[in-house]
Amino acid sequence: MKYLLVLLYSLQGIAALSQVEKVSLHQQWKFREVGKQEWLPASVPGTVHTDLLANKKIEDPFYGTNELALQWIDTLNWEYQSDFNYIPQEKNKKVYLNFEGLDTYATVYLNDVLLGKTDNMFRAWKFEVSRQLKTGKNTIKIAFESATKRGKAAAKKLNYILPGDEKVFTRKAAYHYGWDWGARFVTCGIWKPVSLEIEQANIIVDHHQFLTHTLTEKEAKASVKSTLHVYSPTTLKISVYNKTNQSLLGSSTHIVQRDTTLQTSVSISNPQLWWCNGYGEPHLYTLDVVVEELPVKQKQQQSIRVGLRTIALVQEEDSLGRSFYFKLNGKPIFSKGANYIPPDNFLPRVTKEKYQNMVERAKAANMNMLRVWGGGVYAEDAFYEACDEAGILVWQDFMFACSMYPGDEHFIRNVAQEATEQVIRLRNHACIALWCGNNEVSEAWHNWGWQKQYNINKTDSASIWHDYLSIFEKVLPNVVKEFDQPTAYWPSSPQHGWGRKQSLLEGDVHYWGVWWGMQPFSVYNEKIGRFMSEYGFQSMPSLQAYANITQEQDISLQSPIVKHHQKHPTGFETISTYLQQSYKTPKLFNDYVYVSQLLQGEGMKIAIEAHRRNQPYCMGTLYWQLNDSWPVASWSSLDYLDIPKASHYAIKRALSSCITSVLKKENQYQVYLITDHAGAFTLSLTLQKLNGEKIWEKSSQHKAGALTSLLVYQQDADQLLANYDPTELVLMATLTDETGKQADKNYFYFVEPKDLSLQKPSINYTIDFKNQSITIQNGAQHAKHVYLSVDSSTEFSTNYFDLASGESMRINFTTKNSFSQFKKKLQIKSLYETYEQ
Ligand code: BMA
Repeated sequence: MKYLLVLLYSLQGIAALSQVEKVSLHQQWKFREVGKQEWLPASVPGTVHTDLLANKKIEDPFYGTNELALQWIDTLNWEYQSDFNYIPQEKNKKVYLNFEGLDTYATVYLNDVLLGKTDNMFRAWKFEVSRQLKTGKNTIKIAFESATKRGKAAAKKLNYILPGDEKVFTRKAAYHYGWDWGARFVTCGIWKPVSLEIEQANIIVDHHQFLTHTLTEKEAKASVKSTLHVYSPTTLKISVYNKTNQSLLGSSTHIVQRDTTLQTSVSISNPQLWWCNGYGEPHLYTLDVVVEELPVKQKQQQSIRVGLRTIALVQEEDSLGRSFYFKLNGKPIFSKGANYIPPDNFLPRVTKEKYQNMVERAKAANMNMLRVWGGGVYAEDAFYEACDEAGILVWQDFMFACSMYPGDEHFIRNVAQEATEQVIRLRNHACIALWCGNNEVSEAWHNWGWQKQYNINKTDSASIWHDYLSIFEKVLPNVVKEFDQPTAYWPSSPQHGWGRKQSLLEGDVHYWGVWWGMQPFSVYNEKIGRFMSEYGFQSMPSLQAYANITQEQDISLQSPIVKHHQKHPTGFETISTYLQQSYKTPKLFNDYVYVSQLLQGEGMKIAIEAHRRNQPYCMGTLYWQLNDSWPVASWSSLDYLDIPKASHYAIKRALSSCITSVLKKENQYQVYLITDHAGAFTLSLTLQKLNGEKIWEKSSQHKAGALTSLLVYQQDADQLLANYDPTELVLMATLTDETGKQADKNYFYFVEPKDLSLQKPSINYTIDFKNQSITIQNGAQHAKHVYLSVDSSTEFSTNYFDLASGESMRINFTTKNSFSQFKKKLQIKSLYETYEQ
């Protein structure tokens, strides 16, 4: 631990700027099963599963069907231990052992003295250890109790069953217990950083809150609220500087007696606002907040990164129900995006780069909002930082999903503390748009038949609902009100179940008539609510994802491993049923993966276009789900390896700023122009045969206001199709903006893909490796869903695209291959080739 001592001393050298010395305690950890002799090296932050894996005690939990064989891990208790050195300094006031996260039931000892017991993965645990610390060597020991056992024991104490099983008693990520896209690994461990925090000043800053009050072009009025621990009465000055140019933005002086919260007004002239993606730049300011005791004894500085913006959830009664949309800096926003789940079962191994990459991908796919879903975890700082930078608004659920929860005093206090800590941690992020109580708890209670299924009588039902109300209508909104006053709170997503009429008239809706209800994709055109916060359709992950979990020769739809990596009870059957309605069922597994992804893309295209076509009635579309937590067939558009599925490209197109949408309504074909921003557009429509024979072409000019959907063309089906064979036709709608740039190209077919009279396309290409681009040239026959693949290191700027007869397209790519490798590995196929097999 020499390293640690050096760190301790060197940190003390800069005490003038910091009131707390933080010494990471991530070295020299070991772990073992409680009761066993042998210690093994451990990683902190980490989990017991990844530690067992690193020590070769278990196989890769994601490989094959290993998940099944690893369920013993959570039935046992585990302990972790580490030694560190400590040399007391005279100026040290209080010393804390700070765990940013312990998963979950931990008993913590320092030098064999019990410091405390923890029971919430979502809280930080800080133990004062000033008296327990010894000079020289100290030993931390943490015993983790089986969360499943604890949960089951708690369940037994109730005289009714709470839907959601043992997990509802434990404040731990619900998806650890398995989900309809997730493996079950009820892991444990020191999952977040741990450090020694040494307070050396009279004033300790607990946190700063940044608040934007008013915004004009000339000035932003804001304030910084500083919550301080005060050891002894003093006078202090708080100054707020713009870090970039060191200009003073505001200051305040106070006489303080005890712990307090102080407000400093801040004024920023000619402010640059924070905008979400597509609406402007997400400008961020770094503010230096300096707290000094007067006359200057100690000076401490902390930086906070903030955006100047106001955000409001607007719900106004109208003739049809009640609106539901966000206003950013006073401007209405159409929310476009996805639901986000934890990107791994074992979160400590997720890198900062991975969070950034995922958020950048969301931005590149024209999204402006992600919903952090309530069955996972409150995400890492890196995720929110990336959202701040990318202009991605965050709909933040509290971590409750699809279950009912206990309402005893201890549980409620635990939840209140968790919520307080998380709201304080996240509220300064410009991206935070909404706090939402839970995912589908209210919907489930009212619509999923739990009372009957679990045989819950009237009295118990009343008591369960009473507990629901205390958490989601009292505790959580009160925390948001107290600690993040301007941000809206929404008790449950969705407000009403999708089977209810009201769900389309007010609030947000999870529309699962497609997939769960087995309705056809065309129903997306009818079932449109005010804000579509969930809807989705599954597909298979990339072939690379499969290659990582099984031997190549074993990959097939019948493979027990492929089946194991599908968690929805009827997932493959549902995909297959929909697939047969639209596509010819391919024989080869590779083709099946490809077509399943096309199918998902088609569904998302129909849904997103329908939601945007119906603005401003509908003002949000967040599909289920952006990403995966392991290699699995699921609703995601990015698989576990972050490889975009076909749907990801379809979604990117459908979410772009201005698009066209073609709809068959009764006996008419209609073309809509949909735009986020006001502008003048040229629409070109071409009806032609798949062999390139043009039937007609027309173009028209249109002006559209912001957030509009305009009907720009309609024609009777009989007239449009005349005597042509619809299986041979494609209608192409091209939108050009004022600058002459092509804003969108949409291909509409009059029959399902399986019924199209596709002929073998002849596709040529030229590679410009130096400029990392490839130009695809199509021959006479229409090519549907042209798919380029090389390997997992190669990504194309667009993929799975249609090319009309004679059409060409230039596509950029990134790759780790040399030119010759790239050329050798490049494969191009289209839907037609899957017909032949
Ligand atoms: C939703 C989500 C998840 C689930 C998904 C797919 O409603 O909230 O609970 O994984 O449906 O079934």
